[in-house]
Amino acid sequence: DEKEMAKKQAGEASVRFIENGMTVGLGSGSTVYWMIRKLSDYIRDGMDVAAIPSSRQTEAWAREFGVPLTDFSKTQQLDLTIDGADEADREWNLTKGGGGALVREKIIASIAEQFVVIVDESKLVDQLGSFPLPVEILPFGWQATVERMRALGVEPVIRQTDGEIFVSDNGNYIVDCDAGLINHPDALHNRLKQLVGVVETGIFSGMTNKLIVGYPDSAAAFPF
Ligand code: DER
Repeated sequence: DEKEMAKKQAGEASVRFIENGMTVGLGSGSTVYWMIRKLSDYIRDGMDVAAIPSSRQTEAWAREFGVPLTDFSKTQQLDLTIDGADEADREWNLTKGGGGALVREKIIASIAEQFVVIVDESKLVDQLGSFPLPVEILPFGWQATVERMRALGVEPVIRQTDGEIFVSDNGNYIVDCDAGLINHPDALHNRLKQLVGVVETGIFSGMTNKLIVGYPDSAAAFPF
């Protein structure tokens, strides 16, 4: 379908920013899937890269498609991280975490020289907040943490899969928060992050260096 074609276009276009010898961070999600598949073509043609995955799912794709893996014992900085997003506003602030990997995604984005975000055009919004904001919280006392978040004016809903509470790769829970339209993403992130029990928020504010927007039969990279 057109959305998947657009994700494929964005994912494949992002590989042009990966150069021989780079250490790259691999994000998570279905747009990243297409990037990994395209990257594996370059590797088969001799490109030398090493990657740190941001989730067990991404690690499985990397192994499936032959992308060499490395880890933080070998490197603590990355040339480039490529990842998707659930929303991107006009300043390229992002809502992430739809796939539940936001903590590791933010870690690999934060240690990268360049953070490249790949989205289909449906992710572009004037202001963040249409997509419920994912926030990773500790399981211990999570009900009290939810109350503390409510006091800030957001409405958290514990994420469940098949009626069971979802558990992240880090062994934590995720709440999806209705925060209304988020006019100042950085301010909301800071307020939430200070609460005891909150591990990390899905607000990626001021981190994006390049945005690649996919359309069904093309992709555009900004800044040019
Ligand atoms: O969970 C995440 O942050 C993912 O990157 C997500 O936001 C993008 O998922 P998609 O590429 O499957 O739309």
